[in-house]
Amino acid sequence: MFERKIIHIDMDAFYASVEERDDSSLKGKPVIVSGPPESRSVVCTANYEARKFGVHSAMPSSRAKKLCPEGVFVYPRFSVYKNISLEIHEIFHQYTDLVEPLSLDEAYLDVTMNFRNISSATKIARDIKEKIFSKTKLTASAGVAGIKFIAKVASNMNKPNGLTVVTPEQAERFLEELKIGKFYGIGAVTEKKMLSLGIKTGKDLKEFTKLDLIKHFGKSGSFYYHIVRGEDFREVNPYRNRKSIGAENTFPVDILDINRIYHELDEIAEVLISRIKKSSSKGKTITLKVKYANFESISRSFTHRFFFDTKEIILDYAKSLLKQTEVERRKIRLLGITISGLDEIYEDETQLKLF
Ligand code: TTP
Ligand code: MG
Repeated sequence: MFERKIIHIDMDAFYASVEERDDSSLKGKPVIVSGPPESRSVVCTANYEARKFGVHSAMPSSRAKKLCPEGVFVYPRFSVYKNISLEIHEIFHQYTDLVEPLSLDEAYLDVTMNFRNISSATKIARDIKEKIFSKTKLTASAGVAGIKFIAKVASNMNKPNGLTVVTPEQAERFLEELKIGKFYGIGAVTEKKMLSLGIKTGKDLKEFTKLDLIKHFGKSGSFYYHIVRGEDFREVNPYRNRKSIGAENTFPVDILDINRIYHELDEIAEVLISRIKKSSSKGKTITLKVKYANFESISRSFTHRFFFDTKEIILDYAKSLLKQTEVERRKIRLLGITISGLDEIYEDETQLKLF
C-alpha cells in the first residue's frame, strides 16, 4: 500500500499555557481554566501542576476546587485562543495544505508530499514545534506515523513538548504493546470492560474475533478490530470539520413559554439525532441558534470532549445553551441545533454518561 507520512500536533495544556504565558503571576501555580468554582461550570483545562491534584477537563469546577483548593481559577479567553490557533495553522501551511483541524489546538497534517520537499516527517515535526514556540512561546507535542490513529496516540505519549515517531516497521509492535487505555477511542468505562475480558494490551485485543468484539462493544467493536491491526485508511481531510449536521424549525407563531420551547427543542433534537445516525458520523460541538421575533439571530456553542450522539445529551446541552440567551424575556420565532466537528471514529459512548 502507498505509504503516507502523517503528523498529529497537539498543544500542551493549551488554554492554561496561554494564561500562564500572559500572566507571570501564575507561574508555578496550579492553574484551572473554567468558570467560577461556585457556579455550575465545568473545567476547560488545567495546567500540569493542577493535574497533579487530579483536576482535568470537563470536571465540575466545584469538584476541581475541592481537589485543589489553592488552584487559581481563570476565565477562558476564547478569542485569544482562536488567534493563536490561526498562528499555528499559518505555520502548518508553510509545509502542506493537507491540514485537518480537530479543535483549536490540534490537527493532522499529511506531509507525504510537502512544499519544502523535506523527506523526513520527523524533521518537519521538529521544525513545526520550534516555529510554534518561537512564534507563540507555547509548546506543542507531535506524533509522527503512517496512519492517523498511531500519530494521534503517539503525540500524547511524551507530553508536554514531546515528539514521538512510530515508523511503519514499528507500527505492529507499537499497537501490540499499547496499553488498552491508551487507545484513542477507548475511555475509562470501555477500558474497564476490556480488562474484565482479559484485554490489557493491543496484543490481547487481537485474540478476539471481529464478531466477538461486536458482540461485546457494538459498532465500536469493529473499529477496535481494525485499528489494532493498523487498518486506518482515513485520509487527512482539510474540509472535514466544515461539515455539520443540523435541524431547525420556524414556528407558526412566535413563542415565549418555556415549556413550549422545551417541547420544540425536543422535536428538533429528535430530527437531528436521526440525521446524525443516518450519516454515521458524530460531532463534539453543539450550536444552538435562536431567532427572536424581530428576526435578530444569535447562536451559542459549546465544544465537548465527547460526541453528541444521543438525543438526551443534545437536549441537555441545548437547554443549558438556552440559558445564555434571552429566553423567556423575548419571543422566539426560530430554534435550531447544529452539531459540527464531525469525526467518523467511534468513541466510547458510555463515557458520556459520566458527565
Ligand atoms: P486538549 O488538547 O484535549 O487538552 P490540553 O491542550 O489542555 O492538554 P493536553 O496537554 O493534554 O493536550 O484540549 C485543548 C483545549 O480545548 C483545552 O486547553 C481546553 C479546551 N477543552 C475544553 O474546553 N473542554 C474539554 O472537555 C476539553 C478536553 C478541552
Ligand atoms: Mg492539547
